[in-house]
Amino acid sequence: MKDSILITGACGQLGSVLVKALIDIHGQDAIFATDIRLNNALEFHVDILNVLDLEQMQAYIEKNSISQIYHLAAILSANGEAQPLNTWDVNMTALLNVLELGRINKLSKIFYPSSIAVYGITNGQRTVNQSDVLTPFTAYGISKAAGENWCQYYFHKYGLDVRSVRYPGLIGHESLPGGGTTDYAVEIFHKAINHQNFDCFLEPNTCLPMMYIPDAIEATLRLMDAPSQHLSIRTSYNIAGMHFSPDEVFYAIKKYYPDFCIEFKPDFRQQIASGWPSTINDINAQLDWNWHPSFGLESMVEDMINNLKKKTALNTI
Ligand code: AKB
Repeated sequence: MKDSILITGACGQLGSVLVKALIDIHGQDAIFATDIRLNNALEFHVDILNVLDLEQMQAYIEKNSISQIYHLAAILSANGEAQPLNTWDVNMTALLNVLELGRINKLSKIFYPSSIAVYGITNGQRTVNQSDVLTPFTAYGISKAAGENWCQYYFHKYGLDVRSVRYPGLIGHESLPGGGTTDYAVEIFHKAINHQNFDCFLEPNTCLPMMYIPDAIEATLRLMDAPSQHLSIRTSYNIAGMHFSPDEVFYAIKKYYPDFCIEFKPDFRQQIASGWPSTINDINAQLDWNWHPSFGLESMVEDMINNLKKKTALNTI
């Protein structure tokens, strides 16, 4: 039977690109993009759906014969610190709703994005391995670490095929991030393209794991396509793309914009970033589903600038 795929958080940074990739693969009719609010700039149809409302979700799943869910809706690390208990509440209620609906409706697959934010403080600014101890220290990271374990619980207890990756900071030209600690790495490009100076909220040498969105989409689709018996990790897979500091991405961009200037004005997000790893060991993803990224810093910067320039010329950003 043909899959019908529900995406929550479809208007977000990743969702708005992933929906298009899923439409390309499965066709428009198979994709049900949903979010809590609409974004009129998107090229696809979005239904309003509140992931915190179990009954509304159940009705939507029944009406559209949903067979898979990509559950992207969440409050991210920086925004999450303004109201930590609300962040826990929203992120956990939404995930547990999705898992319960997956169990009750016998959905065939669920995708859950986790994050490098599950690591923390003791892992700060070094390479982390898949099975390192998780000591998250943001409300977002705590919710993601707990969420990963719930995914594994539903897999072992109910046989629900939940799959997950720990995304690094995501960078893309098609969408803007919202409320993350790694958001600077997208904003810096928009400033350079518009010939404006950039105020960076992290210190120059804070190195973080990052990934270009085409790689993030490829990783997501590859994991979701892998035979279930190949998957040895049912919490969440580490996946690596590239890693860089604000200084490094600044100098990479400056090659294209020699007049580009940066000023460092670290704020509360510095503390979050300092407790996160600088690089990721993703050997399990490589072995289990043949993961390898295509983009490094130089190729990502070139592609970002070319695409943003095209959009500026068309006046679409
Ligand atoms: C954030 O900065 O909160 C996210 C993430 C790394 O999960 N981009």
